[in-house]
Amino acid sequence: MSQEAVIAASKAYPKPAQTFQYGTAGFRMKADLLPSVVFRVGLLAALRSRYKNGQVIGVMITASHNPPADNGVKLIDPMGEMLESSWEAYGTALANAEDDQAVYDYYTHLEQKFNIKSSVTPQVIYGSDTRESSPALVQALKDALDAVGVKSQAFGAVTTPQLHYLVRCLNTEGTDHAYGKPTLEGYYSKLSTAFNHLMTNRSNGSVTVDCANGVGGPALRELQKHLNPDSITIIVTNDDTETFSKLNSQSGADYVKTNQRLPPSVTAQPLARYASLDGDADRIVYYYVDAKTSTFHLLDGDKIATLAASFIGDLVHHSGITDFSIGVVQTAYANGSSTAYIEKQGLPTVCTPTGVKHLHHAALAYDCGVYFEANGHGTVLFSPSALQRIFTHEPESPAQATAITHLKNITELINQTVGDALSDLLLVEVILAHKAWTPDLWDACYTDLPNRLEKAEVVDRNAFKTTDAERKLTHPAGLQDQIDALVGKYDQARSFVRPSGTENVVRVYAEAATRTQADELAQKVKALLR
Ligand code: NG1
Ligand code: ZN
Repeated sequence: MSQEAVIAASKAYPKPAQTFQYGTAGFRMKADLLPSVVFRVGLLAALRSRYKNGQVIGVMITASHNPPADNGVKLIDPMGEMLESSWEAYGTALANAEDDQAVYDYYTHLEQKFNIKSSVTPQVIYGSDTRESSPALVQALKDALDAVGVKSQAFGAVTTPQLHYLVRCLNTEGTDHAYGKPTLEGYYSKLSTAFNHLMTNRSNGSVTVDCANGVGGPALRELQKHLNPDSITIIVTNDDTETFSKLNSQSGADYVKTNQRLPPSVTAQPLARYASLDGDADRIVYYYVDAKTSTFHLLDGDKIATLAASFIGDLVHHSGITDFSIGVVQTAYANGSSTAYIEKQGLPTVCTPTGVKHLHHAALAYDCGVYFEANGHGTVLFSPSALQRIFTHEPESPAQATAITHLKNITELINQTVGDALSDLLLVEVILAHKAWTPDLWDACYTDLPNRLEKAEVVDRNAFKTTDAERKLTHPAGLQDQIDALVGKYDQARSFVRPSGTENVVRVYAEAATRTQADELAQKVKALLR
């Protein structure tokens, strides 16, 4: 790698007059501001790979549920997890370096700081969602990787969780904890094989999936080819990835969760199952309309978490495996009723700050850690010792043998690197089929407290500082007392304010015993911010 090569390549991607920050979901903003950022993220990925002794690092170009004009970029660490947070600051510094020389200087500064050896060949794989801006950003990335001699591999349009899967597979290939075949075919085959086993002699009718007109559409169509058609019919809708303006528009998990209503394109049949993915297919929510009043009912991340935790808990119980800890990790946005329900089942719950990396980390404390954000991003993690026990347990009865077989397949069905809408879709379908539950029966586990999520534009969101897993404000001084005073006026109420990590806004959440109360509380708390 020569100074000239880096500086020459960097020249093609001048930094706009803008300050960048590697946030909860990497860098995310209007796509036209991103070329220099993506180029520099490419350099960071190369360093990260060399720092990790040449292990493969992933770079995903996506802005998830954001509007079509946005895009974003984030790094994936060797085991398929999010970039270690201490490195986010290096990404931020590199993205903000004023000119090409400063980029090179900071790059070499990091090399020296971490004593990164030039003898190691860095390896990076990358992919993108289906946005119009993605190919140009991929090119910026490729130019950076080439400038510093990275051995790279392009995976084209992939879902975010697919890239996480591929990174982990590549870094574990040939070891005794190999995660799977490092190809997209390997991904579809791993999920579908487990699904088809779990659905043997079972049929679950049909589910209609709204793909937000994003990359989840083609991926789901591909996945479906691998599924036993007698077990499930997946009706794929909103899968137009050619009309760029349709991405996440009037569709998708974020639309359904935020508006708490059907996508306009969906005419729902009573008690039929519907699900919506987001733009990069790492989130999923379910919903249905009831038979009596055709009212819309949302089955969000909290409902998926409780469903998964109780199903896995039952399987463990029936398998004869003892002393097996199952915990559910949530954020402050989890509905109060869901937390109460889980605790009533005798399972521990933990609340972490927003952002998958926090949930993921907390879930590692259990043999089986189920984590979901209310918005539908989540997965289930099995610890290495839990996997060892599941795969070596000697059943003492046919019932135990069946439970063990199911558990083994569940661990294969779930994408344990990160929340994965396709894997979660299959997981929910399996559980509903095993329980013979219609969506209303699933929904009946507990009744959500009515809630409202609002956002407020403020002069400086950094003035808002939180504590207690973001459930309380320490700054601006006095604001929390005012919120508490309002909350005290409503039944079963809860409200909190926190700065968004992905948008320049402050979010207001409120829940209470009735819809009117929840709405009123949210409005009154929001009014405090003016
Ligand atoms: P912010 O903008 O920090 O609230 C949002 C979501 C998170 C998470 C991230 C990453 C809500 C309330 N917040 O974070 O749950 O998914 O985006 O995409 O849904
Ligand atoms: Zn997403």
